[in-house]
Amino acid sequence: MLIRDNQPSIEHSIPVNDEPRTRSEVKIPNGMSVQNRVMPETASESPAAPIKELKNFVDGEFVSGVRLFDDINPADGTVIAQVAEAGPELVDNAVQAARRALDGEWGSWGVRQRAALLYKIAEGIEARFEEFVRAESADTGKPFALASRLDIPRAAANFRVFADLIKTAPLEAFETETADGKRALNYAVRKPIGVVGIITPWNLPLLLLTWKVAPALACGNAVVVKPSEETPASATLLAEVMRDAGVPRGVFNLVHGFGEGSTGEHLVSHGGINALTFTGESRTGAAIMKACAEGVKPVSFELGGKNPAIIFADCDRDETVQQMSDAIFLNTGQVCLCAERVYVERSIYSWFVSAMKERAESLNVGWPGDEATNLGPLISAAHREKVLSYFRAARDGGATIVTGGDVPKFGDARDNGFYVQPTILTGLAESSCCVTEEIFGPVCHIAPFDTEEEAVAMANDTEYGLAASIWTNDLKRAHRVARQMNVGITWVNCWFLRDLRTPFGGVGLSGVGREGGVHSLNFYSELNNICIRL
Ligand code: NAD
Ligand code: 6OD
Repeated sequence: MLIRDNQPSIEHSIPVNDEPRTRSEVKIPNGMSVQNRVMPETASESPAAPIKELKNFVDGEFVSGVRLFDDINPADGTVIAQVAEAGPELVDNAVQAARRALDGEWGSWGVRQRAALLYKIAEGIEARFEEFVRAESADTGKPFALASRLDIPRAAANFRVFADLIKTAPLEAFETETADGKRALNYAVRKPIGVVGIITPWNLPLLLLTWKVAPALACGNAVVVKPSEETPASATLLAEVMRDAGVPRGVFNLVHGFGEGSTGEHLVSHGGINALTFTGESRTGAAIMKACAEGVKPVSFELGGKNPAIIFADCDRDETVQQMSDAIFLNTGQVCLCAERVYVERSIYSWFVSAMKERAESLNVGWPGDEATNLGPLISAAHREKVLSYFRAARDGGATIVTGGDVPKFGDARDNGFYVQPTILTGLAESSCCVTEEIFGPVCHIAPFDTEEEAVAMANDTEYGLAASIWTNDLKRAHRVARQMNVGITWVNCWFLRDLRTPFGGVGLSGVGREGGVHSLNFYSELNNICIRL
């Protein structure tokens, strides 16, 4: 059943043609057509905005912090804003404001009223679409085209989907036969869990933040959100949208800052939060889990991945190469779902490696605002250093660098940015750090396999378990192999094709719990079972 409120909000498919939102279109390599209303005047113009202060948003007001830190544009290394770091006192104010909101007017709002507010927030994001695209691109360096077709539309869709879902969410009910021949009626009512702490990463900043804020508000909670220190801008714009949409004071609070020893740690260790939802690195998840153990707080974690793709000889070859290009390189490989381990049936291995090499070399690495750009920079100098360290480890380990493996030279301001070349490696042992550890860059290792069993064993030989993709035209094999993947999500002949009602999460180091659809509603609610003897 599709639940729709005349908005195409439930499914959000990345690798298909979207209806262009304006007449002007940009072609990007996988054939997707996207809107081009946010392009800068010149192709080489950096999307940097004038320096301004990005403030915290607490109890309905924008407020400064204990100090300022720089927000850097990864495309050219320039400082684009100063960010106000929230100290422990401000985090405490935010949690107290959230608590007051729950005890006040917001606590009495019904589902219809909350859903109406969520639709208004979605409209508010769309009304400022271009500003959001620019903010997201300036913070991350991602191409405007990508932010226009993925990040910002998905942020609006997140609010619509959870508004739709909360309006139609069923309650559980059981009629119980008692030992004395009588009956009882059990039914569960949904109540907000309380003040929810939300901590998010930098790779898909607004998409991932709203993926958690929307269901939390749909369920009637109040939130304190800490976006990544690398990407504070779109969250700050969202606070304006919240204010303008009429979100009551204290329901949405935003605190900026770093993780350990800073705002993130203050938030997770605050006794006033009732639940914590986090997206980021597995190591960080472990630290947050320890902090949350203290108050036995429920946690939901979406963590890292080292995702396999298995390509069988009977796949649709052109389609597979086209989609694998996204699966490896989208967002400069900085998507937790990206395929970093690619296993290819030996009979088509050489062909596939050459086809992917050609594909990688056809990608344009460049200014985010340039229509021709497919890949922007990595998020930061530190992250680039991490990715380059894996390129060095690959060389030291005897890998063949099929393409890439270096920093591109531009001869302009981009040389101050954090770019790397799209890179394909082959010839490494499965025990190599490049094959076992999450790199989070535009790079994959491709290895051959001879049998289905061998492919499944290699794919599952990891501590992670987020996503897998299988490429074959043999339906029985697709079902058989998909069931054997130790992951939260398996895609067959597609990648990152999302239906927001489905369970999303990972196993092992890739996460705890599931969000999406009713799974989100269950995490962000307390179910209170009422048993009435009849
Ligand atoms: P990160 O773990 O370094 O940071 C994520 C957030 O946690 C940031 O806001 C950061 O400030 C905060 N943080 C860091 N240490 C903290 C601490 N001790 N206490 C409280 N907060 C703390 O992750 P990142 O580098 O921003 O993002 C990249 C990682 O995120 C990759 O591993 C990627 O796979 C993962 N990721 C997973 C998913 C998913 O859905 N599974 C989605 C996106 C990204
Ligand atoms: O699509 C989503 O809902 C989601 N959480 C995607 C995560 C992508 C990781 O980078």
